Amino acid sequence: MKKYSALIIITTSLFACTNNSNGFEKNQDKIYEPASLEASTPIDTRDTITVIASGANMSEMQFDTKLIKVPAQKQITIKLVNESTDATMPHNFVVIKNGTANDVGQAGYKHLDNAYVSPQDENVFGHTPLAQINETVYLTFTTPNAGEHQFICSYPGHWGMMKGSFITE
Ligand SMILES: [Cu+2]
Repeated sequence: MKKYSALIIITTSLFACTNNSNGFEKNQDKIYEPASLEASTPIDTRDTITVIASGANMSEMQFDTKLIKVPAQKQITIKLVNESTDATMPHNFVVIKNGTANDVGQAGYKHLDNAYVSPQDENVFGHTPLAQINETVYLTFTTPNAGEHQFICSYPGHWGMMKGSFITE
C-alpha cells in the first residue's frame, strides 16, 4: 500500500512539471496529420489546424496547445477560435522566431490597427487578426523553414502566458 502511494505522488509531480502551474488540462499537442485536419477551406486553402483560446481573465487565459508540429514550407491555415468569456480578452495567434516573444510583443504594443503586431517585424512569420470573444479568425501562410519556432498571442500582457512551440520539419 505504501508503494502504491509513492507511485501516485511521483506520477502527480511529473504531471505538474509538464503542465506548468497553469492547469493546462485541456492542453494537447497538435501534430500535423493530413487525415486529422479539417477539409474546410476558409480562404481557398488546404490544411487547417484549429487552436482554441480561452480563459476569462489574465490568470486563466491560455491556448489549448503548447506544441504545434507541421511540415516546413507548406501552406497551412491556422483557425483561431476565441472562447474567452470576458470582453477584455481579445486574442491573436502570431508565429515568431524562437525566443523573440518579448521583442515581438513590445514592438506590437502600439499597433492596435494591425492586431498588435508591428507591420515591419522581421521576427514574425505570420499572424491572425485580433479575435474578439466568440469570434474566429484565420491565418493562411507558408510555414517557415525546418526548425523550432514559437507562437504567441501578442495582445498586450498576454504573450508571457499564451505561447507555445511551433515546430516545422
Ligand atoms: Cu491573448
